[in-house]
Parts: sequence; structure tokens; C-alpha cells
Amino acid sequence: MAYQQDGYTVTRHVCPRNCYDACGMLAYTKNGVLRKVEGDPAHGYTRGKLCAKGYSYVQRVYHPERLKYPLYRSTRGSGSWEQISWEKAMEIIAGKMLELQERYGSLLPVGLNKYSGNFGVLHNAVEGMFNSIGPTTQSIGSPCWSAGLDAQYYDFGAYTTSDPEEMGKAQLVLLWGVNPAWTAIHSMPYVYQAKEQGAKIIVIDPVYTTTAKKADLYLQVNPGSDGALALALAKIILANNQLDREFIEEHTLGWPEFCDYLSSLDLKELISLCGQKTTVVEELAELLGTSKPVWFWLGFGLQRHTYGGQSMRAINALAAMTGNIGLPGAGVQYAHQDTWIYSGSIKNFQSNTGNPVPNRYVNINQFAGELAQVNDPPLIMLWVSCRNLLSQDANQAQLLQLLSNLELIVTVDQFFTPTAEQSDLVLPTTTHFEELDVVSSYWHHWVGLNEQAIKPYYESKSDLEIAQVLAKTLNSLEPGLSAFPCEASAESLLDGEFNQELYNLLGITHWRELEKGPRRANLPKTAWENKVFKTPSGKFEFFSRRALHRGLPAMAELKPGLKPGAKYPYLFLTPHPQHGLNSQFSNLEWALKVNPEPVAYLHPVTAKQKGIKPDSMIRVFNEKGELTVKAVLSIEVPPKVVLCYQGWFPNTDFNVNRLTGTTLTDMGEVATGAKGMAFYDTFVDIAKI
Ligand SMILES: Nc1nc2c(c(=O)[nH]1)N[C@H]1C(S)=C(S)[C@@H](COP(=O)(O)OP(=O)(O)OC[C@H]3O[C@@H](n4cnc5c(=O)[nH]c(N)nc54)[C@H](O)[C@@H]3O)O[C@H]1N2
Ligand SMILES: Nc1nc2c(c(=O)[nH]1)N[C@H]1C(S)=C(S)[C@@H](COP(=O)(O)OP(=O)(O)OC[C@H]3O[C@@H](n4cnc5c(=O)[nH]c(N)nc54)[C@H](O)[C@@H]3O)O[C@H]1N2
Ligand code: SF4
Ligand SMILES: [Mo]
Repeated sequence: MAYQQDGYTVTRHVCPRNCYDACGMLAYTKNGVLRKVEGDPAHGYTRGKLCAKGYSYVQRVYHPERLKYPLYRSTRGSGSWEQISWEKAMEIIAGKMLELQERYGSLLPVGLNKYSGNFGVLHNAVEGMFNSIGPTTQSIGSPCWSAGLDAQYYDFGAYTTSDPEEMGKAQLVLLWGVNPAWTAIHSMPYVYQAKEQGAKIIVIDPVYTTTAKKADLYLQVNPGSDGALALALAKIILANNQLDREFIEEHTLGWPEFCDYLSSLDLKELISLCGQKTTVVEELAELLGTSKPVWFWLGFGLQRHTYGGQSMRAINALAAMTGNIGLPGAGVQYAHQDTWIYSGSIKNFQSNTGNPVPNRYVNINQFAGELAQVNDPPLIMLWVSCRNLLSQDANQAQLLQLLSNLELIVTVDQFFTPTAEQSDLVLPTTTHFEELDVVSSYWHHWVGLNEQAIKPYYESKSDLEIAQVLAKTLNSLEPGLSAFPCEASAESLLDGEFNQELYNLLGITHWRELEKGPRRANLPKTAWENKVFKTPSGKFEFFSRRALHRGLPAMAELKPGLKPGAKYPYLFLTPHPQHGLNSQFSNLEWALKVNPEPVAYLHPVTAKQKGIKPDSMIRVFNEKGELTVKAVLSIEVPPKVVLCYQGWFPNTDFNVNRLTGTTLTDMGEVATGAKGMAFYDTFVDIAKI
């Protein structure tokens, strides 16, 4: 419940971005205006702090370029946008949908592409509205984490994590393919806590990141070769007989097979694949073999490679053979959805049409590519929500091609993004200070509320309200078409999303109790503490029949990463930026100051080979496209890598995803319905201009 403090009205919030931290926030308003945002001290993981992006939300909410009204242009590319009323906007959209239904006999030509702009549970209203009108075309899967989730599923039977607050208990912390100093800053105090208590911190990353700079030992691994490194470590630990025999015997399946497999591998070859010195790998193996508990944090970056899932399985095996599972301060931490056990009723509306055809699902990671192949019926109209496709999706050329063939593109956003620019209709939406919602995290175990702090900005509406007005308009034109609850309040829909299991988990009897502060789910602090796994055998599976049945190797086999060819000899790495959250925040004044222009980081040796001078403009190119960008020389990247952080640079046409999109990851279908995107297996050449 909002309370008064020093002349401000204070409301509780959770940052709903696709971010590990899902921070607890307090919003301070005066006279209906948001004045400042601070961390909520009641949040047991974020503990009253925010990142720079979080502290700058006032700038984002009142940004001069924030969308205020629905905008429409009758001729795409004409640049002449006109402000229209919501009624008119809905007439255009609903009219087009019904016309397509008549033309094609179903709503399959109408598509939805939605992802991570806002992870609040009521934002699922968008999918709910689409499901309520009968089969449509929808994106499925995730660009974030698919391969890694499936790897955890094959080995552990499910993905679950320990409280990150437990990290301090570790004796050794391995931060493997994750950059929390940028992407999960509230975990850094727990890293430091571990260090203060005597733990060694190891970072394994091709880039000498801000996180790596905090490490006791840093391994600059060749991209995509983590499986080889993990297998090399496993081989040395086996040879040194530093195994946890009891754990292996009691709690694992397939050790003899895995052990045989390890014996068949050549250590020198493994070490050379990951580009390490033997002494360094031996040093790390010794640390691993003699420390307990060991906390492995496997990041999403690690698995954005063709064999990302397989690499994760090799690291899981390493943790299992050393018995670093189910102990306080140990375990393999990746991500979880244990606090996302909402009823899902807002999503799962049966359509009234009685049409039994299921939705047509298209992998979000190759949305344009797959739809280009589909003609029965083709995609004609697209609704984009919580997405900035024309910044974030791989295969931009394909995407532009798809969009250019569509008759109507609707984008719902707070800003005039590159995606909005290529749309026909742009609908303004609220921020999480202007709507009620509940937000969970995929990293920590706290759940909190977004209260409404201020009125919706100008004419903006929440994704839920937009779904409701669209359903209403459709029903007025074709009575009974949508089963979506047009009149239901956000409160009553939240009532529907909560169930007894979730209430029990949070130790509350009604979601309104979250007004008093976020709650930690009553889950074990240590994942797998009972060592009963959710695999078919109930054990940790070195050997997974489930994987085999899906056409994957049964064990963590060596799958060397993709190698650059002669034509495009550099690996193009595009991880997540410090000052933006994917494409968000980079249009704020402070972000434009600290990060004014895109740059490509090159090793000085690479620059010399190519005759590239510091700060000169270069071309980065491959068979998919080309970028022009300033070169910054840095010994923090390996010579074979060109590094550009992903994101949106307003007022430039820079876009790393013009070059990405060669392959999908090896896994992902089980957990997310589709394979992930191997964003980081992209190869390029560079040239001075
Ligand atoms: N500030 C900020 N925070 C964010 C985001 C953001 O954009 N900005 N995005 C959010 C989202 S959507 C996500 S998915 C997460 C992602 O956050 P992370 O899990 O940290 O993932 P990435 O940034 O993709 O990559 C992490 C690191 O993996 C390294 N890496 C790349 N390839 C390899 C490899 O083959 N082996 C190893 N060992 N390392 C490799 C990269 O160099 C990078 O430093 O962060 C979330 N938090
Ligand atoms: N090259 C390369 N590309 C990548 C990645 C990479 O590592 N390298 N990472 C990938 C990953 S992990 C991810 S998660 C994706 C992210 O891709 P997207 O899901 O497209 O993520 P965002 O850039 O966060 O954009 C979301 C948009 O939602 C809008 N938005 C915010 N709140 C709301 C709301 O309440 N309602 C609506 N309707 N819109 C809202 C924002 O203004 C923003 O324009 O990018 C992927 N792309
Ligand atoms: S972007 Fe991430 S770290 Fe920053 S306030 Fe939001 S949840 Fe917290
Ligand atoms: Mo992501």
C-alpha cells in the first residue's frame, strides 16, 4: 500500500526488465509526478540498491521522445505519421484481422512476436488475447537461455538454482561465460563476500571483462571451446583421483560410460582446442579437485554457441564427479522458473471460434526465415509487443524482407524504436510505474509487486488494456470472436494468476500482501539438497537417454566450436552491454553521454595485421551484411575476436545483428519449445576504410 514519507507518496515496484536482478524498487511521487526511484531495502537479494539504469527511470518515464499517442501512417516509408485516436487505431487493426480471416478462412495470417520488454505476469495478456481469437501465428522459444535450460534438464531433470545469496559459502567460485559485473550487478556483493571469506574467484571468458578483472584466476578461453576445457579438467581430476566416489556411486547414472569416454580423449588436443597453457588448466584442475564447496555459475553467454548445450553438460559433469551438487555453497547455477508457477489463466483462453487448428508457432530465433518458407497461409499482419526486432533479432536482412511483405505491422512500445519506425501503427504503452503487476526473477527467489505510482503517460495504455480494447473492438465487429475478459480488472486477473501453491511458496494468503514488500519463495536455499533428481533415474545423469532420444549425444561429448573459414577469419562476439538492457535505456541522456557511439574492440595484433589505426573507422562484414564502426584497440579481446556490444544506438544505423544468425544452438526445444540462437558463432572479416 502506498505510504507517505517526507512529502512523497511511496509505492513498491520490481524492475520488470529481462535482467537477472529483478530489483525491488521504491518510487517517490509528488503531485502525481514521479520524482525519484530508489532501491527497496526490503528486497533480500538486491538490498536497497539499483543499477544506473534503474536509478534513471525518471528520465525514461518522462523522456522527451516517449510515445504519447497512437501513431499511424497510411503509406509505409512515407515518414508522415499522424496522431490518431485509440478508436481509430483499433478499427484499423480489427478491420484488418477480420478481413484476413475472411480472405484466408482463419487468423493464421495474423502474427504475434513478443518477448522480453516487460516480464510482468499481466503482460501475458497479449498472448491471452491472441489465443482467445482462435489460431494465430506466434513466436516461441527464447534468444536468452534455451540450450542451457535443456542441458540442465538432461543432466538434472529440471533447472533450478540455489539462492545467489548463498554464494558466500563457496570455497571456489567459477564465473563461466557470465559477466555479472554488468549483467547481474547485485550478485557482485556475493562474489566479494565469498572472496572475503577466502574463496578463490575464477572467470572463464574470451573477453577480459569487468568481472574478470575481479578474479584471482582468469582463463581467456577460445569461444565455444568450454566443453573441451571442462573435459580436460575432468580428465586431470580423474587421473589425480580427486573424485567424490560416494556422490558418484549414490547419486549418478552413467559414470562408467563417461569415465571410459574421458579416457578415450586426448588431453593435449583438448587443451589446445580451448587455447590454454597446460599449466593453467592443471592449476585450475588442482583447485577444483581440492576445493569444496565449488559454486559454478554458468552464464547465458556460454551457451550462445552452436554446441552451447553440450558445453554446459560437460561442466555439469565436472561438478557431479567432484560431488559439488546439493551442498551449501556448491552447485551449478544457471537459471530457474521455480517462482513462475502462475496459473497461466490470463494466457490460456480458449477461443470461441471452435476452430480446432492449433496456433502456428515459429521459432523466435528464426522468425523471418521460417515464415519466408510458409505460404499456407502466409503471414500478412504482425503485432510486435515487448520487442525491438529491428535491433535485437539475428538475420536482419531476412527480417526486413519479411516486414516489407506485410500489409500491417503494429508495434506497441514506449519509444519510437527502429521497429516502430518500420511499422504502420505504433501504440504507446505504460511503464511499470503506471500499471499494476507482479514480477518474478529467473535468478533469485524473490517476488514482488508493481503498484501503480502515476497515471498512464498521456494516452498510453498497458499491454493488458490494449488487449482488452482490441478484444472489445473485435467483438463489436464479430460478436463472440474473442473470449478475452474485456472488462476484468488487473486486480481480478492477478487473483486468477495466483494459486494456492504460489501463495504457499511465498507464505502469503493474498497477493496484496506483497504491498508490504517483496517475498522470498520458501524454496531450499541449496538446489538439489536432497540429491533426488528429476531425471528418469532420479540421479544425476552423465548418460541421458532423454538426450539420446532427441538425437543428441547421450553424454557430454566433445563438440569443438565452429571454426572461422578463410573468408571470414574473425569471430564476431556481441554480448550484452553495460549501460543498456538489450536495446533499452541507450536513448537516455546519460547513456548517450557515457556510450555515445558504437565501437568495435580489436586486439592490437589484429589491427596491425589489417593496417587499422586506433580510433579509425573500419568495415566489419560477412555474407549477411556490413557495419561501419570505430575501431578501439584493446588487449582485453583475443586476436581472433572482434567485439561489439549489442544494443540500439539511436540516431545511427549501427546494428550488430545485420551480421548474426548463422546457426541455432544444439538444444532448447524441451524447455522453451525451440532451439536457441548461436549469436556468438558469427564470423566476419574487417577492413580499414
Ligand atoms: N547491463 C545489462 N544487463 C543485462 C542485459 C543487458 O543487455 N545489459 N541483458 C539481460 C539479458 S536479456 C540476458 S540474456 C543476460 C545475459 O547476461 P550474461 O549471462 O552475462 O550473458 P552475455 O552478456 O551474453 O555473455 C556473458 C559473457 O559470456 C562471454 N562469452 C561469449 N562466448 C563465450 C564462450 O564461448 N565461452 C565463455 N566461457 N564465455 C563466453 C562473453 O564474452 C560475455 O562476457 O543479462 C541480462 N542483464
Ligand atoms: N547480437 C546479439 N543479439 C542479441 C543478443 C546478443 O547477445 N547478441 N541477445 C539476445 C537476447 S538474450 C535477448 S533477451 C534479446 C532481447 O530482445 P528484445 O526482447 O527485443 O529486447 P529489448 O531490447 O529489451 O526490447 C524490448 C522492447 O520492449 C519495449 N518495452 C518495454 N516495456 C514494455 C511494455 O511494458 N510493453 C511493451 N509492449 N513494450 C515494452 C522496450 O521499449 C523495447 O523497445 O536480444 C537478443 N539479441
Ligand atoms: S536493469 Fe536489472 S539491475 Fe538494473 S534496476 Fe532493472 S533489474 Fe535492477
Ligand atoms: Mo536475454
